[in-house]
Amino acid sequence: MSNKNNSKMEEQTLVLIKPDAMLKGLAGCVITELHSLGLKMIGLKLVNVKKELAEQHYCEHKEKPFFEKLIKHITGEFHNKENVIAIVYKGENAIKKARELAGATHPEDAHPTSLRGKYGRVHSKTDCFENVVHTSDSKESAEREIALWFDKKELVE
Ligand code: FUP
Repeated sequence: MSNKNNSKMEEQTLVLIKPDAMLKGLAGCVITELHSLGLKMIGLKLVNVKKELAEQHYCEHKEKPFFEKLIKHITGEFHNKENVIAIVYKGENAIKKARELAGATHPEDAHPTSLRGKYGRVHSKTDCFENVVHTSDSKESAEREIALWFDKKELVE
C-alpha cells in the first residue's frame, strides 16, 4: 500500500561532480558514497561546462570576489579542461542528505568523513576551493538548477 505522506517528502536535488574530483579519478567513489544515501538516481550525464552555463548556475554569486575563480573551476580551467558529471537524485529529504554527505563549503571546515572533508582542498596557488561536489541548497535552487542542466525528457521517472 502506498503512503501518501512519504510521497509528499520526496524531493529532487542536483549533484555535480566537479573537475577537481574528475581529474583525481574520484567520480566512482563519489557515486558509491551517494548510493549509500538510499536515493534514486533519475538522471546522469557528462557535461563539458561552458562559461554561459557556469555563470547561470552560479548567478547568485555574480557580485562576489571569488566569482571568476568559481567559473574557472567549474569549466575545468584549473583542472586540465576536465568535464563535470551532473546527476539528479530523488527521494525523501534528498537535498539535506546530499548536502550532509558533501560537507561544508570550505574543505577545511568540512567534517573529515564528508566528501569535501576527505577529498577537498583549497589550492594554495590559485586559492580555488577544490570542493569535489556541488549539491543544491534548497527546493527552489534544486528546481532551477535541474531545469538548467537537464531537459525534462532526460530524467527517468
Ligand atoms: P555550497 O552550497 O556549499 O557549494 O556553497 P556556496 O553556494 O556558498 O558557494 C558556491 C561555491 O563558491 C563553492 F562551491 C565554493 C565557492 N566559494 C569560494 O570559492 N570562495 C568562498 O569564499 C565561498 C565560496
